[in-house]
Amino acid sequence: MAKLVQALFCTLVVLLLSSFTTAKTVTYDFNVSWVNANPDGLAERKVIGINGQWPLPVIEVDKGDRLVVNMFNGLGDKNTSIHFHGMFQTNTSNMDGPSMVTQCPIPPGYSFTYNFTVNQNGTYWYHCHTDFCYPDGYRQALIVHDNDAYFNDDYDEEFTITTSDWYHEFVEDIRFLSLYNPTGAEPVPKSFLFNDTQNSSLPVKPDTTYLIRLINIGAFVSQFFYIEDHTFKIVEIDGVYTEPTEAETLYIAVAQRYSILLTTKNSTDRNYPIVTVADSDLLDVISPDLQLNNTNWLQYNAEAAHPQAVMKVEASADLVPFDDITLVPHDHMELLPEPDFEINVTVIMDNLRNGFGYAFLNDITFTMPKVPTLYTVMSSGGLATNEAIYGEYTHPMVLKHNDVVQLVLNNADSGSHPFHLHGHNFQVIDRAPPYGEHFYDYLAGDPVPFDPANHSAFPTFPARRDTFVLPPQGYYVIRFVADNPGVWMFHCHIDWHLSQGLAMVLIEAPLEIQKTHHIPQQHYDVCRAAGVPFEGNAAADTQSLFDLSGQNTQEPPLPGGFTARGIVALVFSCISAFLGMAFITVYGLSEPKVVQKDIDPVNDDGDEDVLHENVTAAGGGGGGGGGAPAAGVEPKVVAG
Ligand SMILES: *[C@@H]1O[C@H](CO)[C@@H](O)[C@H](O)[C@H]1NC(C)=O
Ligand SMILES: *[C@@H]1O[C@H](CO)[C@@H](O)[C@H](O)[C@H]1NC(C)=O
Ligand SMILES: *[C@@H]1O[C@H](CO)[C@@H](O)[C@H](O)[C@H]1NC(C)=O
Ligand SMILES: *[C@@H]1O[C@H](CO)[C@@H](O)[C@H](O)[C@H]1NC(C)=O
Ligand SMILES: *[C@@H]1O[C@H](CO)[C@@H](O)[C@H](O)[C@H]1NC(C)=O
Ligand SMILES: *[C@@H]1O[C@H](CO)[C@@H](O)[C@H](O)[C@H]1NC(C)=O
Ligand SMILES: *[C@@H]1O[C@H](CO)[C@@H](O)[C@H](O)[C@H]1NC(C)=O
Ligand SMILES: *[C@@H]1O[C@H](CO)[C@@H](O)[C@H](O)[C@H]1NC(C)=O
Ligand SMILES: *[C@@H]1O[C@H](CO)[C@@H](O)[C@H](O)[C@H]1NC(C)=O
Ligand SMILES: *[C@@H]1O[C@H](CO)[C@@H](O)[C@H](O)[C@H]1NC(C)=O
Ligand SMILES: *[C@@H]1O[C@H](CO)[C@@H](O)[C@H](O)[C@H]1NC(C)=O
Ligand SMILES: [Cu+2]
Repeated sequence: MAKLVQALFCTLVVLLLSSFTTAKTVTYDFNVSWVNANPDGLAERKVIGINGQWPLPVIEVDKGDRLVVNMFNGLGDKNTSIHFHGMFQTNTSNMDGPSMVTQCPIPPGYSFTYNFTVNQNGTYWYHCHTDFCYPDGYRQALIVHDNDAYFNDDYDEEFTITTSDWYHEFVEDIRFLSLYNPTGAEPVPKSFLFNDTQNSSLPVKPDTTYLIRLINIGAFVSQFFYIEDHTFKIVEIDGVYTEPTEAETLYIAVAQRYSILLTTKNSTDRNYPIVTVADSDLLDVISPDLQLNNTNWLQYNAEAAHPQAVMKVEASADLVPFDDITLVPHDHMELLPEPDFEINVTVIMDNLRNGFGYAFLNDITFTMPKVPTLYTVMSSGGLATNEAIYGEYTHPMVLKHNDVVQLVLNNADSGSHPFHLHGHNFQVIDRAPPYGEHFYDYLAGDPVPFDPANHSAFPTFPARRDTFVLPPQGYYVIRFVADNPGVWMFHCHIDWHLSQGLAMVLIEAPLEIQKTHHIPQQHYDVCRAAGVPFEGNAAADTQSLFDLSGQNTQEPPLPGGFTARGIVALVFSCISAFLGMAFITVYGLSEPKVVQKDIDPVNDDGDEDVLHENVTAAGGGGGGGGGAPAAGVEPKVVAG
């Protein structure tokens, strides 16, 4: 009898223990629909909400959990999808989210279940990855808690804070890819948000250490970040724990994350500005009422003053941020060996025959295939290892399982580009120019490509992350192991540049993908609903996979001798030749303005875009004012 009691007791203890240690399933039901919000206090607009709320719910899981997101597209007028940024999606690249790469766009009225395990830790985010829709508000933090993080005993409380650029127009009302913007000048945001609001206070206790997770969920603009009279320690970048490293000022490009440990002061007599400064170097035209630097507060004392930041520099270009390439991963993963496979690509901005400004990696501007690339893998048998079937304009690269891959990214453009690799983080082994005062010198001369015969010594323990900034006219070199079979995009995370085609697709170990991936029937049903074929090559040919006739192609090149300036002239002459004065009167102030460097595509003169139909919101409804945390979206948690 005693034995039995003992056995029962032991079973109970084991059950109890396992309920603390085994992974659970965390389920979110997301009904995506339009809601109204006014996060900068300047303009109420329709934004993409979830379950009637905006800001969107933060997804939180523990390391090892299964995450299930049942997404219903209640937008009425827009296709959509979700990308879980930074998630490795091992054996589940079909849950990665980019439309026409790993899934079909989800049409209004349809559901899609994302279902994958999270075997990683740290700070991530989720965002729409269909038709460039995340600037309309469809983006939020995704936090993976880790009981084993090496810094767990070093802090008392944690916060998550997002920063973001903010537009008042719908994405499709911003005429970006158009004849009216031949130089590809990016739309200038109307404001910048701090955790989807502004002028906010973070109440803190004295002599307390906080883990602060910072995420730039913006679509375009990098942000400098510092807290007046405080330093902090960086402990994580993009889900990779780093050796604790002291820093004062961060440069957070869109899609990048930092976790920092901040110890508060002992005295509570004043409050300190938390300063975010938008990198104005990225902006072509800065209207005088655009607030580039925002003050929020580390609030020690609600009664004390909340002073505006005293800017320590004249211009954002004078801020020298912490250089992330110097961070050492806490796991001390060594420099990967010489590569088995090399990819060399160069970023180029140029115009094609329709006059639009496109972005290229070498000579290819990413153009959607007719069949999502993953589904081509799944339906092509042994031919899946042949690059040709994926089409010319998706810029496909087939990687062999477990190869060490080196990717050299040169920049022939004068803009900086935060490039993101899906499905991996990567070692950053070289980058030029260095941060600091010489950063912008490179703009004065010609672009400097990576020279394998003359480079700085590679670090012993290179920094790893999933999004890294390619500096103007410089380069970076990364390495990773192709140990995660799947179809992964490599692209600039400035959403405007992605829409210009600044992307390529890596098809990693295609025969392994066929063995490890199971595509749920629902995913194919979504294709049927969207009218998108899900078998065959990039041209949807299921019979002869090497026959690409009918594939989507990029525009043909401009006739020789044309330049962006030429296009501006052409636009003017076309307007006057074919359309006459009446047309110009209708377009009024929205006709192209020739400025020294570029063209202002979204001038502030308030006129409407007459060219496009005003594809604004249907349905939706109220709720979700700026800053109000989303309620009613508690996840369901099931053990097992
Ligand atoms: C989603 O929300 C919309 C608008 O709020 C509502 O009409 C619809 O019934 C909801 N659908 C589901 C599946 O919850
Ligand atoms: C924050 O304050 C600035 C003025 O300092 C104001 O322009 C802006 O609208 C405020 N933002 C919000 C969300 O209230
Ligand atoms: C959704 O995607 C399909 C396939 O690309 C397209 O035909 C359809 O027009 C899109 N729907 C909307 C509302 O954009
Ligand atoms: C992925 O699939 C392979 C092969 O079936 C298996 O060995 C591996 O454990 C799987 N990995 C994960 C994280 O599910
Ligand atoms: C999620 O995937 C797991 C493993 O394939 C499966 O057992 C489970 O039923 C799925 N859950 C949902 C909600 O689809
Ligand atoms: C997750 O955390 C554990 C313990 O802190 C660490 O050993 C592991 O490398 C981390 N995993 C990843 C993918 O970073
Ligand atoms: C705050 O006070 C504690 C104990 O009095 C001391 O150990 C600590 O160093 C002080 N911190 C600062 C930042 O002065
Ligand atoms: C922003 O910076 C400018 C100059 O750099 C300064 O004049 C202005 O007061 C600052 N505004 C805030 C809110 O910090
Ligand atoms: C990449 O460029 C280097 C020189 O910069 C060259 O040695 C190498 O062969 C190139 N690799 C490929 C695949 O083009
Ligand atoms: C090697 O690179 C350095 C720094 O980028 C440059 O100054 C030098 O001229 C290069 N040397 C050769 C031989 O190309
Ligand atoms: C930031 O916003 C999210 C979502 O509304 C919220 O959960 C979080 O607590 C906010 N962070 C702070 C520091 O208030
Ligand atoms: Cu991404």
